[in-house]
Amino acid sequence: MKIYIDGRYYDEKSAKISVFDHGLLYGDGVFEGIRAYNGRVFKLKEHIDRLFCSAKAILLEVPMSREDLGKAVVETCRRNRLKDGYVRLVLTRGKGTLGLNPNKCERPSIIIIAGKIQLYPEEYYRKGLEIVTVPTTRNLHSALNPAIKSLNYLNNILAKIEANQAGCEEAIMLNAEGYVAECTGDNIFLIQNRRIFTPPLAAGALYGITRGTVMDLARSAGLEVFESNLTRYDVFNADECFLTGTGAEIVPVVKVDGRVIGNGKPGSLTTTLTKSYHSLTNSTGEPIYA
Ligand code: PXG
Repeated sequence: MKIYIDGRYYDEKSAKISVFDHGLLYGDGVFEGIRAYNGRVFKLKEHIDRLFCSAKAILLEVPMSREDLGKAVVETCRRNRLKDGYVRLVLTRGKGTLGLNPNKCERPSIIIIAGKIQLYPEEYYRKGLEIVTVPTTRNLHSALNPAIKSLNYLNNILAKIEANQAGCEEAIMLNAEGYVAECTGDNIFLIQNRRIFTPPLAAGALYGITRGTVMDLARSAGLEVFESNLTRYDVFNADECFLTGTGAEIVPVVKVDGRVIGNGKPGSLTTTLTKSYHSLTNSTGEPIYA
């Protein structure tokens, strides 16, 4: 594997960053998880834009133009002969001192890893997922805004641990007000009477790129999409529920906190949206091999 660090490519063994990097010491940095399908990088522009937005929010200057960063992502895929896979793009504050002052960091570092994706078992898509609501609430947007895709994922990791302890793969995280925010690494959608609902960003959701894509697909299919505050009651009484994320794509949810959702099987609109999503991932994106 060839890993990109600050303009150079390294073998996996020699791809190293400093133990003084504030990405490690303080989680001071931002990242993106991107997928490649069929020799193309899916939604590359959207991921680069979101990285720049995350960086801006933490006053971290990206040491490259959007265009050059996009090219570096594609080039890293090419050097790894990637056709289908997963790209992790990381921007850290860089090497600093043992104090948290970011101004003491020399320069930001960019890391690009293009590798294999760890997929959910096929069974989850066929039968649907059972999830639970966990006690850890989503970070307050007045403290650490969940819209920032930062290297500080402890909030999500704690929720993931709680889900795993309850025997589940994913967790619904509520915000401090008790509204549904999102899952640990996925956005959440409900369908009620053919109308589609997803929490607004202000409820503590990441501006998910899959979320946006699914909203577009649903609207093009003539379905109404609403971004509204949702409670667990709304989830329990939905006709269909599914999660979206770059890794998971669209996963049906069939049980939440012991309540069966709909008829307990992946819903028909969920299945329709999944098909449109797959045809989009397989036919669009930034070509890796010109
Ligand atoms: N919410 C959170 C908190 C996320 O981290 C999503 C929603 C979905 O966003 P996209 O843009 O992917 O549709 C994410 C992204 C992992 C992993 O290893 C998960 C994500 C990103 C990177 C790695 O589980 N989810």
